[in-house]
Amino acid sequence: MPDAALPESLRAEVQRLGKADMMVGIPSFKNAQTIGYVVRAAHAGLVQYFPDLRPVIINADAGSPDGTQRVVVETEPPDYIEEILLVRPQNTLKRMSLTYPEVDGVGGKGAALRTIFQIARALEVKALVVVDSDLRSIVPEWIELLAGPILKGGFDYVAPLYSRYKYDGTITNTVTYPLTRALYGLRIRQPIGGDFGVSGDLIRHFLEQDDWTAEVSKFGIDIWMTTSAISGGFAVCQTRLGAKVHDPKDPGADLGPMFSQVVGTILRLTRRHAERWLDVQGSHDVPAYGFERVIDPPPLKVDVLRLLEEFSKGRLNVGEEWETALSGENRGVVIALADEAAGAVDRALRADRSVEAAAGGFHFADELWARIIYDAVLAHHDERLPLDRLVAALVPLYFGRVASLILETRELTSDQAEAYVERQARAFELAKPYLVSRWSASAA
Ligand SMILES: Nc1nc2c(ncn2[C@@H]2O[C@H](COP(=O)(O)OP(=O)(O)OP(=O)(O)O)[C@@H](O)[C@H]2O)c(=O)[nH]1
Ligand SMILES: [Mg+2]
Repeated sequence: MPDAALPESLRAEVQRLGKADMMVGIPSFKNAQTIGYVVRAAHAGLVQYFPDLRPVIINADAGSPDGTQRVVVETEPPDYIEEILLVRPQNTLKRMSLTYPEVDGVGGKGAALRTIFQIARALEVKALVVVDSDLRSIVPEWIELLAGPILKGGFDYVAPLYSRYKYDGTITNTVTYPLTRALYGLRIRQPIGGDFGVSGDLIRHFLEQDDWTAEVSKFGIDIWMTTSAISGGFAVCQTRLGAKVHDPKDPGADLGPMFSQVVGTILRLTRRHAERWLDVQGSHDVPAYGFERVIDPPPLKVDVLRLLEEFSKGRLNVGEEWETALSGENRGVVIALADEAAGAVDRALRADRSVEAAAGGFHFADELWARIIYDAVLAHHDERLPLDRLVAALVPLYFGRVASLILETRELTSDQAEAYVERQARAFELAKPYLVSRWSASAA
């Protein structure tokens, strides 16, 4: 377990800040283009909604070469915000940008958040709000929406609720939302949203967990926090933030490593917290705070051909792992689907047809996907494969599932696409006995 105390190199600087009631933490890596706006929005939110509290903003950066930290320090000073908002807060805002230390030799978003938690604990804050540094749609009110449930409502963990374009958030939509919901029974729609609120008690709990891995130091951090909050019995709620607009990512090109870190973490935690989920049946809503929103985020382009191609390549690259991890029946269907994907790619390239036309009937069924994820949970439980190989074998399957999601929702409105995600989440709940019976049989 890495030491949870504040690193020596930061102690003096943090001591100079004294104590604070409320903190906004911003992890960053090469976000010079967008972080200035995020800092000003966070600052304005603190001034406008919490003028009586002692506020602080901490940026934990990876040592970005693009001047991210300079932007944070040099963005408009506190009195600029006070002048434009006509508010005179009781306490001056303090702001600090630092390069966070790696945890056991690993850097990443999670390592940045760990430093943010350590500073929040040292400052004895009542509420911590964390926001991503590539956000375009953050407004000052987000600070109130993320901290309000903690300071006014007694909640410990506030997850975001936002509308995202139907092709954005594919790891959330295909795995973390349906799996968290089916396992732990809580309908937390954005369990890895990136923008959230944490109480002082929960920060201490996070730092006391003897459970920090290389994945948690990277993008595994968000699902780790959500799962740790649930399994620790903390009060969880959601907050309505409107639309999430941020730097776009194409799943096939950008999201493979992130998928591995997130899904590796959620699978690992199924063993750690088995007693918290084995008896859970069905699911229920999680309270939501904040006024309704009706904004649609801008569309995002996804390369479906590449997704189908990567899925079909799984037969060769990770066929052996599929053999070990998937049940015979699921494996048969997966291979047939991967053949179909390969055929569609071929037709699209050779006959110069659109991928939509070439892949017309391609359909990766909800129930199949749910059982594949459960097969992975079971394979990890039985230690049939090392976790990294297991997760690597899931990446092409995720690409296949996302290709299907995109092909099937391309004519749908946002609401209809949301219904698709809900239907899939119900499929995970319905298939849960498949998981529990096998898990228990093998535990016995
Ligand atoms: N400190 C630090 N921050 C990072 C690193 N990688 C990413 N981040 C920050 O983590 C946040 C989220 O990263 P993104 O790349 O936007 O992730 P995303 O795909 O938008 O993730 P979702 O919001 O869950 O869809 C941003 O504020 C990044 O600057 C890193 O290596 N170190
Ligand atoms: Mg982002």
